[in-house]
Amino acid sequence: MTDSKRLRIAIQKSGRLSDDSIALLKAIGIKLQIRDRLLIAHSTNQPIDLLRVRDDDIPGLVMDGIVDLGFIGENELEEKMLERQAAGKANAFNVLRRLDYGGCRLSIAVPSEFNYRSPKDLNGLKVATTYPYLLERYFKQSDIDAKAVMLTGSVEVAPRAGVADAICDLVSTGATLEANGLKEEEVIFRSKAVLIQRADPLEDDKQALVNRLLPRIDGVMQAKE
Ligand code: PRT
Ligand code: ZN
Repeated sequence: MTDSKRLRIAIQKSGRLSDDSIALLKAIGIKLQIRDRLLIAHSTNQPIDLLRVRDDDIPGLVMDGIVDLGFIGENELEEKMLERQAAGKANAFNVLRRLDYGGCRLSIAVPSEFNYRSPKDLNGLKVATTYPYLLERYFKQSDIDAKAVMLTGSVEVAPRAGVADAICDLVSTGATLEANGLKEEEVIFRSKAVLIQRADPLEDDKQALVNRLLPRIDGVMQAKE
């Protein structure tokens, strides 16, 4: 079981941020015994417990104060912050460090045959995305009258399936867009993994532990530069 005196850190259970987040924790001297199926992993040399969950759950766990820290992509963090803000839920957190992994961009892409010149060409169109709040914010800021269509997966096939005219999805190499006959036109958000802390103050012992860990994270990142 978890013990409230131990620092609770949420990390993605399995996905693109998992290995790098665990590697960083190990590099700063935290010994971990991770059993694949288990939700909780205890450190064997520090008063730290890891909560291994879907990345979608991490912003809420931190903003609700259920965990003390979380490793999360800024894309997911900002989307959930906007969603919770709209719903009137707690949405405060502190970013402790921007990390050197998980880099990607949230971009609008259109079918390759689309004669795209400017964001105005999106007026009146449907854009499929998993990030409706970030996309709607972009539409608003850019004065575009388009519709965000929420899809939790297979966003890149939406235009071919006739579900949307364009998409707004995460891109890293661009290979997925190309394989689906799409071309990237507008970058609306640039993201990396971040380490965040809950907004309400931590107990003194926990904060002291966090304060000891942060310089080690800086050291590991500097060593990689
Ligand atoms: O199961 P769970 O909900 O935890 O995982 P998930 O499937 O929601 O997330 P996951 O593991 O795919 O991604 C976690 C985080 O990694 C994202 O929120 C981003 O912060 C970061 N990240 C970095 C990426 C990518 N790069 C990325 N390329 N997340 C997703 N992609 C996908 C993208 O959606 C598209 O399908 O990769 C494809 C595009 O890649 P390229 O290289 O073909 O352009
Ligand atoms: Zn997810």
